[in-house]
Amino acid sequence: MSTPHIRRIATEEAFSVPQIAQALQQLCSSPGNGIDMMLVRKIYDGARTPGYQGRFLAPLLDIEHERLRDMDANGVDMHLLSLTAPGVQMFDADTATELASVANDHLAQVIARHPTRFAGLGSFAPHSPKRAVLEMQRCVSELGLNGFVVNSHTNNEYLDDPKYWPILEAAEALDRCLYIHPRGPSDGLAAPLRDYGMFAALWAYGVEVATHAVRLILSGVFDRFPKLKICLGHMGEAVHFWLWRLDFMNARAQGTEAPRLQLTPSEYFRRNFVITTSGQESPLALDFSIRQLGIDNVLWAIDYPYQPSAPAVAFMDSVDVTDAQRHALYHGNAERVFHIKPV
Ligand code: 1WB
Ligand code: MN
Repeated sequence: MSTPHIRRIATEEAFSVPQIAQALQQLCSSPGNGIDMMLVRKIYDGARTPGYQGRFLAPLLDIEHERLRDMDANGVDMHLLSLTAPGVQMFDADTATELASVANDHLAQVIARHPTRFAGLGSFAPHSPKRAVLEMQRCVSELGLNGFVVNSHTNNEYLDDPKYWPILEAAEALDRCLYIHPRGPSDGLAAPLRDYGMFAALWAYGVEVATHAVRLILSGVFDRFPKLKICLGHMGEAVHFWLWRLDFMNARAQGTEAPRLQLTPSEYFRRNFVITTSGQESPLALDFSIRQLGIDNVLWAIDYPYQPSAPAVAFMDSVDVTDAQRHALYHGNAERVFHIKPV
């Protein structure tokens, strides 16, 4: 007896557009040597890293051909697309603002052609918060996008900085989740994260985004924006492993370094965050996540094209959860959090 198909919505699936790939290619011919530049050179500058260019660049730029075949071959119904790291955040504010809207238009057109196969997260240029808010509004009211993506820090600044509050306020007001995806760590964090291949997905990415999330929690922005929803990939970047200690140490630091908060760090994490399983296919980590956060707060993702689809599907097909839990992980939570129409 064959089991009925469960809708599979993958929630951290990367794409790019030719204009941004070109701009990154140009950027990485300049001499900078930051962590993002190391990675951008590998992906976008084939001349410097022979053989590397096609590996990710082609599948990032292709949305409607090989990607759809890969989805079909693996029984993946939908990709929730997001502009790949570092998004527009390495460009100057004017260029970034322009390129974000190019990416969003492209995304909306792809979704219009394949409304059952693709949904998408809108991009914006954080370094120009006023224009970012206008673009966020356009993403929802004109383009019908499903949420937003930001690639962690911008010019070494994090979203708890009051200058970025209009962005958090807009995400809350528009009722759209903000996915904090990694990029190379900010300058102050970066030095010990450059060696041994640690510089990106192996370790540095998680340090960067976990730090961002803890800054948001401890700064008190969720008292100001109580309905703001943040999504973290890579099994929550391990932040929820730390909840007990965050609560304990935050209580101890009250009245000294730590701002007074209405809730405990763990209460904010459970109220204001969801996590996805992108590129982290450990049954034990998933089981812990469900128990620690509740089944409603965990979503499935592949991290295409950086991770292969088949093992991500095999992982979620085989983990020891109830039918109802598998439905929640595979599509129910994504439909709720990202406003995707149930079928
Ligand atoms: C990798 C993963 C590289 C991601 C990336 O470059 C991004 C990698 C922008 O696996 O090497 C990602 O999005 O997880
Ligand atoms: Mn990713």
